[in-house]
Amino acid sequence: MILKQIAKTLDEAALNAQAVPQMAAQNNITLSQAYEIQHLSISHRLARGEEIVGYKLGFTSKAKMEQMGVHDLIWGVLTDTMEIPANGHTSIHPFIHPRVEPEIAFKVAKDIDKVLTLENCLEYLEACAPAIEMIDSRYENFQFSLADVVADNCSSAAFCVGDWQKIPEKIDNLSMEMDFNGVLKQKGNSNAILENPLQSVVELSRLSLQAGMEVQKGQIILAGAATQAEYIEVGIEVEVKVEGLGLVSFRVDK
Ligand code: OOG
Ligand code: MG
Repeated sequence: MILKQIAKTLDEAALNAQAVPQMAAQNNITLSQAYEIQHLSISHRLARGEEIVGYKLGFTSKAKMEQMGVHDLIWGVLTDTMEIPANGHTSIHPFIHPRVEPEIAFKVAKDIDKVLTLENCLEYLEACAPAIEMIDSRYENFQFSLADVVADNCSSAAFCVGDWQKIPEKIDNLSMEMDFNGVLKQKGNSNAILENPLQSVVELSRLSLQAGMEVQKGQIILAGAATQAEYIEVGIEVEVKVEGLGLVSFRVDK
């Protein structure tokens, strides 16, 4: 019952762009219950007609773990309404205190029906792209425990993916940059993402199968941020460049 209530509170917080207090500690929510809450809150989105288009990994880099004070890999769900078209724009209004971070996206080539390894995961992927993830914690002051952030679908809010590219032979040492209106805000390297962004795909295969879900052909995987996240405001054009993969951008409107 309490799990359902928390899921509803978090879903409404996202719908109304209104922050809520953390709830996990007070209700002794375990990590597996937090994933149940996440699942329940996604079912509200599905009931409104949204569709699952992929998954995101979080806290796959030290920079992010340190910024947020959380030290465990997490995963969340991406739906179709979260997508911002490449080189498009989004209003800031649906969000509470949005932040952006530079990422790499993968496109799944066939259903992931087993736990993958770094060696065989390429068979399951058809392309990669530079990506921007927008995170927007539904908790006050963007602060949370591990269970709270998992329950809140890992702060997932929006994402923007550039042109799909052939996966380069080496994807584990590409420089990554995020600019705001042409000014460098964050610089990192794809090796910050679990030493190899493909490792995020391996981890997702394990976590999703454990949870009894199958990542499907055509879905998107966001491997996790390479750097800390930055707050955005109206008027900012966010651009992420990944060495060899090109760039992707969007503008933040009123
Ligand atoms: C949680 C989401 C973390 C990443 O790429 O590490 C994440 C948060 O920082 O609010 O998306
Ligand atoms: Mg992220």
